[in-house]
Amino acid sequence: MKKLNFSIIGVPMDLGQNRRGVDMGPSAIRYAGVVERLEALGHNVKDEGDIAISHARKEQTPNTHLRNLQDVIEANLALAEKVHEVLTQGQFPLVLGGDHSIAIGTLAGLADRYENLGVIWYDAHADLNTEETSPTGNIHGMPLAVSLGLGHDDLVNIRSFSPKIKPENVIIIGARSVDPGERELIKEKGIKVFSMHEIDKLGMTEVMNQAISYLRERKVDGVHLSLDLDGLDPLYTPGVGTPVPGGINYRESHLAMEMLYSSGLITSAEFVEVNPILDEKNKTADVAVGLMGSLFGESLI
Ligand code: EXY
Ligand code: MN
Ligand code: MN
Ligand code: MN
Repeated sequence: MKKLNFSIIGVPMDLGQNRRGVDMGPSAIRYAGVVERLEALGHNVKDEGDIAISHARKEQTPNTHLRNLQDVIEANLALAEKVHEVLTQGQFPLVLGGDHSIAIGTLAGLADRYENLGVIWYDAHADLNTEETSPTGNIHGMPLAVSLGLGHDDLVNIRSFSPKIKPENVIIIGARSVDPGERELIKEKGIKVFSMHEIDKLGMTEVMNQAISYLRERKVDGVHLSLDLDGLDPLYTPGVGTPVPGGINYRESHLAMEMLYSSGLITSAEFVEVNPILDEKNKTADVAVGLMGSLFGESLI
C-alpha cells in the first residue's frame, strides 16, 4: 500500500450556516481516532491543528444576505494559505470541517498547484447557490459555485484568482436536495451529476466506474474529494446540519471509498458537516473516520 504523508487541518467553522455545533466537528473526528486509524495503515500523520476562527462576529456586511460574510472570507483565506503551504511541502491535505463553506478555502489552496484539478462532491446537496439564487444566505450552500467562479466577488477571488476549478472536471454524487437555481447551473455548465436516482438505478459500483473513467478521460492531474457527511442517509450520519432522507447507505459509501483508493486518483480530501451536538453519541464522526480508513487502503484485504 502506498504510504501517504498526511497533514490534518481542522477548521472549526460554523459560520456558513445557522446551526451551532458543527464548529466542534474537527474535535469530534479527532476523538473518533482519525490519527491512530491512518497511522495503523502505515501512513505518516502530522496534525497541523486548527485554523483560528474568532468567536467575535464582525458586523454583518451591508447590502448582502450572505450570513457572516467577512468572517467566512477571513477563515477561508487562512485555510487556503495553510492548504497551499502543506501541499508545497509535499504533504497530503486532509481537511476536517466544520461546515461546507470551508471547501472555498481548501480549493483556493489547492487550485494553483494543478493544471486540471478534478473534484468529487459527495453530498445530498449541490452547493451551487449564488447570492442571487440562495434561499437562505448560508454560504455552506455555495462553495462549489464560488470555486467555479460564480458568486460574491470577495468569496470568488480568495487568493486573488478565479475560477479555482472547471465545471467539466466536477462530479456530484448523492444529490437529492437541489434548488431551482442550482438545477439551472448544472444544465448550463454541463456538470456531471450522479443523483440518488442514478445510484439506485445503476448501483454504486457502476456509478464509481463511470465517475473514475470520466475523470481519467478529462486527464485530471489530481482529484479532490469533498465529502459532506450528509451525503449518507441520516440513519448512518444523523449528526449533520441539513439531513436529507433517502441517502447513500453505509456499505455503498465504503465501496465508493475503496474504489477511489484503488483508482489512485485522490490527491486531497475534506470531510465536512459533522455536528456532534446533533449526533447520536459520536456516530457521524465515527463513520467519517471509517470512510477515511477505506479511502486510504484499510478495507482491501
Ligand atoms: N440548498 C440549501 C441552501 O443553499 O441553503 C441547503 C444547502 C445545504 C448545504 C449543505 C452543506 O451541504
Ligand atoms: Mn455540502
Ligand atoms: Mn502557488
Ligand atoms: Mn450537504
